[in-house]
Amino acid sequence: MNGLRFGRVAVLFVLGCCMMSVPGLSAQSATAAKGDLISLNRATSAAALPNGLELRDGEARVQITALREDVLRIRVSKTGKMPEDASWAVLPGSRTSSVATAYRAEGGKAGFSTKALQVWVDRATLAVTISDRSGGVLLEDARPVEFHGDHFRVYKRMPAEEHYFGLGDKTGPLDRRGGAYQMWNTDQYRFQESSDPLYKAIPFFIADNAGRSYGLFLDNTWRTSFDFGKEDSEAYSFGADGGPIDYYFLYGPKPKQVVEGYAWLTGLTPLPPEWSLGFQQSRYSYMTEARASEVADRMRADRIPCDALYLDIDFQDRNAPFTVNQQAFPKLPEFIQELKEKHFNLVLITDLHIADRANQGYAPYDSGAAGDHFVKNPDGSVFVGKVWPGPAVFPDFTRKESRAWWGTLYKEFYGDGAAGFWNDMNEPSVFETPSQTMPLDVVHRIDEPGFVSRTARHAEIHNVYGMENSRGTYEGLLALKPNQRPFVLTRATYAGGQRYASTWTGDNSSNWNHLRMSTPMLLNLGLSGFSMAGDDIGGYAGSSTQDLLTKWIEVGEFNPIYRDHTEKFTADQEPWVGGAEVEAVRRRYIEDRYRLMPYLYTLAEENSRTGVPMMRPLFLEFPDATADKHPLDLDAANQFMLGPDLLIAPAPYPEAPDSYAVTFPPVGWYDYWTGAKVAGSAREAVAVSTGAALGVGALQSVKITPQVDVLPVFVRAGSILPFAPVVQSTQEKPNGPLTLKVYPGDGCEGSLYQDDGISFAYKEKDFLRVKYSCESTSDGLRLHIGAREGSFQPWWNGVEVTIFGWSGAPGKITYAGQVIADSRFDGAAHSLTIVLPERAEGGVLEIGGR
Ligand code: MIG
Repeated sequence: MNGLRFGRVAVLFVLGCCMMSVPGLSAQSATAAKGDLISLNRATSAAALPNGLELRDGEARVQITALREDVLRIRVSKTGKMPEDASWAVLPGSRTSSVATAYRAEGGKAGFSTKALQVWVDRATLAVTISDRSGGVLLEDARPVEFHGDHFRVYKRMPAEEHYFGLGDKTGPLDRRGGAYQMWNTDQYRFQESSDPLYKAIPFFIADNAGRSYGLFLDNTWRTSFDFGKEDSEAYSFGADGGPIDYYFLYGPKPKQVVEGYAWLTGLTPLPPEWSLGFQQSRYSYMTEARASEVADRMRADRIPCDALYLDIDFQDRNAPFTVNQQAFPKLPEFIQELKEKHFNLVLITDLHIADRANQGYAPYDSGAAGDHFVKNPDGSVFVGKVWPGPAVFPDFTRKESRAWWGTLYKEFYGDGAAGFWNDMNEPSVFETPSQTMPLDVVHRIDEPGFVSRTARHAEIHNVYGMENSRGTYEGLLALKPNQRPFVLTRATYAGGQRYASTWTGDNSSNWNHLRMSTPMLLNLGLSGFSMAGDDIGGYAGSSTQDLLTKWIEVGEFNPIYRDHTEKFTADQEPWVGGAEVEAVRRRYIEDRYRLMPYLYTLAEENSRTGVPMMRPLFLEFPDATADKHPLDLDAANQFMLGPDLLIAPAPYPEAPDSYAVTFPPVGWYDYWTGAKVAGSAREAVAVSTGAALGVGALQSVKITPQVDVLPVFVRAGSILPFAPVVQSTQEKPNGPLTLKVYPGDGCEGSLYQDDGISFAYKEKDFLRVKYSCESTSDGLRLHIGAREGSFQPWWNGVEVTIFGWSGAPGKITYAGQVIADSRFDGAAHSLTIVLPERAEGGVLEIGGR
């Protein structure tokens, strides 16, 4: 690796000197022998396009076009022949959208502008600069684009104050600056903090420089790599082993706008079934129906709320997907029904590797072979690789027809009532090969609307294979039950895979460091399009200690997917393991998850509309929190937001007994558990890069001494959060009022979204949405409860309002003009509670006389 890198730099030096002085040489080098270095470093022509511009360097072509005022696409072709304009990630409507641009040529420069951006290309060097309309540079080439055979590399200047986020769930710090990463979907069992590559390839990142953000998405499915200053401290770079230079620039300036722009480009997560936000219990494997029943029954007996149970590979007959081990699970359909009656959803693993069992009555093989649905060797024979079932064959998921066939395999399980499916091993993982996957020359077929039909080597398809597997599952389930929201959990995926599946971070380990790592992993996944994500609660490899499991269940309460899972041969890891005392703590957090469900589900709905993830780094909500506008997260290790209002502050080193400081974004905060106002002490802000003191700003912090049974959580002043009574499963109707907790402060607001949780009836207006706001009055508080939108009938008929930060008994209280006689003032908690009748038209609650 290193040898290659030095070699390349040396060649660049030599060519660089000569290309400067000999016009047109770059054109010659474009036709040079494969393997020679070519660098594009002058424009031999420039021309306006209706939506951008095109430049040539001899034969080579550079196209910069505007899809929106704030979204640009840059394509570069060494030969002048643009690669096929098709994408697995980018939505066709977005890829083909365009805005008119104003072309300009001035001095030695050619460029264009949109309403938000200016693009200039220096004709003497071909360096591209993108700035905002006031000339603030956002992105600038640091060196000419380089080609080396089929490889390419693009270099951008890396300003000292710029920080990078995204690239999916790669490990390491939240900020990618200083790191280098490969995108090559890999079954990375027991990955560690520096393991790379991992299971997913999401070649998208967000750059944030002093509060101005942009996103960059490299739409290339080959093995790609990103280097944020490891090779060169003043440049970051990205490149690939093959495929096109085709990348998108998404302007903010706020990071939330970048996230929304990326969702516009690559798609939204469909609204998930509500049960998938409940607590989920899994292990590799619940070996028999009796054991799985026992776990389900114990959940109910111990009053541990739980929505889903998983069956891992051992439920199958000799590990063959879509079969059942009849000894272990003699009556799976009946068992699924029994679980349903107990309000559990069963999720079944269905790996993609079809057992290579011709003429043995194994329908998935026989029907797949009959339809010619498997990927092939270069000689035309079907590729066979060894995985869990032994020799196996692999569906050709880049064919629409093969995906449709794959989807039909779910007919029986889905018909029997299995609620969701788990697509594991889809990197794809192949045993007993040096690469752990298929050989690079295995032949896939692309037979797909929007693409030219052709074959493609595995090297090109590898990174999208898992995503197309999950797509086949998602679309298959939808075809089988058009009015039920599919639930698919995938391990491998590519950019845009959020359209089809939820995900988890793969085979983590049962230790404190992995609990700590899970937060930046999930935050970066969320910034990369995947909001519906979790990690194996309690850790996968190894056995968890009781304290570790407890703390993991606490943190997991605030993650989108909340699934306890562990490996074969490890200790039991269900919430009761370790005895009544630890179980009580874990139950408290799982119960609270269910109380919080209206807020969580409202966030899931927001994500499905906007792309803003449920779990958020602090800078997404508070981009201007620090004096020099560096992302606040850099001083607040492992703190995260759930939605706009909850701040979760686990200890950065959870195993250490040392006290730690929680850093607050500069608004007021309340303690989530007690409702008490947080009285922080002023915090000296420090610049991350230089360590320079920025003075005592509005930042506040509190010192916390870690305790096993407490997870510090805070609520933003100025928020209104909806809560429900505890249920044992989201399929139970909550019994009691809706609770609104009001935390007065600036810009006080909140909202609630509800629907039936499972069907698509919400698309026909069968949902409920309410908006809330509050303001202080001269002697009290006014709460606006908006009129209900949508036709969905709520499960509550009363609303219990609790206002925090309240002192003294209230005076007159009215709701929609009616006097409310009863209220409950709690002096110790500084809270006032009032029960209101439910009114579809909403109303104003006036509380006076404080
Ligand atoms: O080679 O299905 O990451 O969650 O329990 C191991 C068995 C295969 C890997 C998954 C893990 C799952 C396990 N699988």
